[in-house]
Order: sequence, then structure tokens, then C-alpha cells
Amino acid sequence: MFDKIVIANRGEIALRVLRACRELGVKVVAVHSEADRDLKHVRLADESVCIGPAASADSYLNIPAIISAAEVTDAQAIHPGYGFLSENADFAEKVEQSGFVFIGPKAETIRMMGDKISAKRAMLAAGIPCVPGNNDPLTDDSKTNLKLAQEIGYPVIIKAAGGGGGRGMRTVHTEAALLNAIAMTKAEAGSAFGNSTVYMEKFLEDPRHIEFQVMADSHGNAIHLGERDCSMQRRHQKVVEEAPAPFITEAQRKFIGERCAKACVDIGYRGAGTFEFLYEKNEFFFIEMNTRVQVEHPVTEMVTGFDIVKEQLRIAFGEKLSMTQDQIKIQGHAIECRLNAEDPRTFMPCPGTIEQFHMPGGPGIRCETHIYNGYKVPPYYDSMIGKLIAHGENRESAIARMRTALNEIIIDGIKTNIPLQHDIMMDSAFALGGQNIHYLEKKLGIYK
Ligand code: MV4
Repeated sequence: MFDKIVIANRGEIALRVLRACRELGVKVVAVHSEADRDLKHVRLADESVCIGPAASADSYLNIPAIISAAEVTDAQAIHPGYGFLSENADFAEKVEQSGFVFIGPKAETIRMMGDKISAKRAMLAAGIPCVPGNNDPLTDDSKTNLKLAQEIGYPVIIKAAGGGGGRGMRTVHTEAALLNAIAMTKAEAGSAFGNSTVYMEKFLEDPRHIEFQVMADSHGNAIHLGERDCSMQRRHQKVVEEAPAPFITEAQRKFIGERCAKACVDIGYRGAGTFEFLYEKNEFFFIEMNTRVQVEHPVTEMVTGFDIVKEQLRIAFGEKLSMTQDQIKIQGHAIECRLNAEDPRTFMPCPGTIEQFHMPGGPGIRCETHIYNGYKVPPYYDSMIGKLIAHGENRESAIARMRTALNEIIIDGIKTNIPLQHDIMMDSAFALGGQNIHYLEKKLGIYK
């Protein structure tokens, strides 16, 4: 195993990676901004290096500073976590060119998945069902574009090839609106992503967001760990995630999961990955692939008993997958509530000092957070301060345990979204399961 790695991230995920390193006997270098000297994982790390000022652009996105930190501490690999540089192909490339291991896929794979058109093409070739669309860059030819939309059938959606995660897309309901929508999306994509390439898809009106977790090694082996339902979201920010996805049958899981694993082998995928699908009327449609460990990975860990982060480290070191597909069994149900330092009504970020923190516990409860009594939540970064995960023998029991944990947890001194999470756990439609991506926004009354 590696002797020492750099964790190029902050907050709860940096702590999660540190814990995996501890289990594997790997020493940890924490790199942090000037605002993050008091982070829990920085205190626990074997070594720490300040890589720049508070602003992410000057620290957690500062590629030369992070690579220098690996050099001066004589580390062997870099774990990017999620967000920040985790899906930056140029970073992965520079890490490897500097003689370190990037704990993730090859740079070329990240690049291919970053271009949503090339990602879709690769998946179609691997036999993954995709949303109907042209899967080619749209040209400036109006006649061709009008004909294309007519063939696909309205409503259609115009998406930026360089977008993803809800950025750079526009829905079109009528022929009259098409050409302007294409021009607008192209212009926005050009300035936002430096790439004005756009493509067209059938717009699915009421889908669920269901994603499959995969792990692949560098020896041509790949497995899937089942799916998660991430439909409870607000403005493209997930709020609650769960595994398995309600009402998805074992046959569907096997069918889509095995295709995802095979696709990993086909494209030479390495490490942890997620295939994102829209699910509507009993059909799965691939939209994007995420080439990092995700915020919601714990729900999959809870129902499979598989440690995704430890496996990332083993795979990066060159080991073979520690489990075969037939050893993966989905046991019970897990739900994750994201905990944000924000106003539960206005959703405005609320940084400040944690005056009192009590961690909930009991059977099936897992709390992933870096906060502690007296910790100051800085205003410079994402407002997520932790995650509460509840596992139970079935969905009802997971919800019951989550309610108990939300009652038990105390985070005083700052506003949090705990009241919102409580409300969701008491919601009768959520209790039924299988709500679509618009449910939460409708419930909150902000649905356009
Ligand atoms: C779509 C769609 C409907 N039809 N594509 C938003 C995030 C990005 N990953 C893709 N997104 C969508 N793509 C087609 N063809 C609806 C969404 C979408 C969405 C998807 C997943 C979770 C939440 C969402 C919220 C609004 C729109």
C-alpha cells in the first residue's frame, strides 16, 4: 500500500479519506487554505501544508501548490475527494506527469466524460440506454435543427457539451422557440465553459434521478454496487439520497448494473464512478457519468458493507478488486440527509461558530461530519457541513431511525437545514417513495 498520500480537499470528505487511510496504514498529508487551519482532518493528519489564501481559486484549485505539497512531503499519491479538482483532467494529467498517482480514473477518461457528447457516444457503443437525441454537436443550420427536433419530438432540451450537473441547458416546448434557444445556450456555454458546443435530447418531463455506483480496477475487472435514488433535490443540489431506489426490481438492477460494469471494462475505466440516469415510465436513460467519489457514497456503503474509499486507494495502488459481483448483496435500506449551514426557509448560507454539537447515535446511524464544539464554519466554501446516514432492515425502519437521529442531533450557534430534513422525513409522499426530481421544489412552493 502507499506509504503516504495527499488529501486535496477539505471538510467531511477529507476526514472520510483520512479515516480510510488510517485503516490501511497510510500516512496523510492535509493541504488546506489559510481559513482552514482548524479543520478536524488537518489536526488529525500526520503532516499539513498551507497551500494558499481562503479563496478556493488560490488554494483548493491551485494545482502547482498542491503538487508542490506532494513533492515537499514525499507523498506518493493524491486523493481529490469530490468537487474542487476531482474531475479536472488537466489536474489528473499534471499529477501523473509529476510522478504521483492520481486516485481516480486516467486523465483521458475524465476528459471523455467531461464532454457530455463523447460520454454519451461511449455509453451508446457500450450498450447503455441513453436519452434519445442527436449525440452530435448541433450545427448552425436552422433547417437541420428544426428537422432534428421534429424527429425527436417536442419538448426537447438543448445542453452544453461542456456543462453537466444542471449547468448550461434549456428546454424547448415549441418549434417557434427552438432556434433562439439554441443560439442562447451556445452563447452562454461559450462564456461559461469556453466551449459553445451544444446537443439536443428529448426532454423528459417527470423523471427520477437514479445513479449506479461502479468500481473498476486496472486489470480489466469491474463491478456495480447497485443504485441510489437522488430525486430529492432543490436547484440541482441533492438534499436526500437513498439506496436502493424504491420500486426498482432486482432484475432491473442486474440489467442496468451489469451494463454499467461492462461499459467500465469497455472504456478502460479505473476507480470509483457513477452512471447517472433519468428514470421514467420504467425505463432508464443515461445522461452523464461522474468520475469521482460522490457525496452520497455512504448509502451504498451501508447497504453493501463495501468500503468505497478504501477500495479507491487499493485500486490506485494497482491492486485487483477485493470483491466479485456475486459477493455484492443489497442488505436493507439506507437514507442520507445532507446537513447544510443555511437558513431552512431562505436557503441562504449561514456560516458562524458551532456553539454546541451533539452527534446522534444508535443502531444503523452514521454521522459524517468534521464539525466540533467551537468550530467556525467559514463563509468561503460550500455550505454542506456533514451528512447523517440511517440504515435499517427496510425503508420504513431507515426513515424511523433518521427521524430519531434528527431529533437527537444538536447543532447550535448557526442555522442549519435540520428542520427541512425533519419535514421531509415526516412527509407522507416521501414515505411512499419514488417521487420525481420536481417533488421537493413543488413541496417548497418554488417550482416555476
Ligand atoms: C434532463 C432532464 C430532462 N430531460 N435531460 C439536470 C442535471 C443534469 N445532470 C441533467 N439534468 C436534467 N437533464 C433530459 N433529456 C432533466 C434534468 C433535470 C434534473 C436531472 C436530475 C436531477 C435533477 C434535475 C432537475 C432539473 C432538471
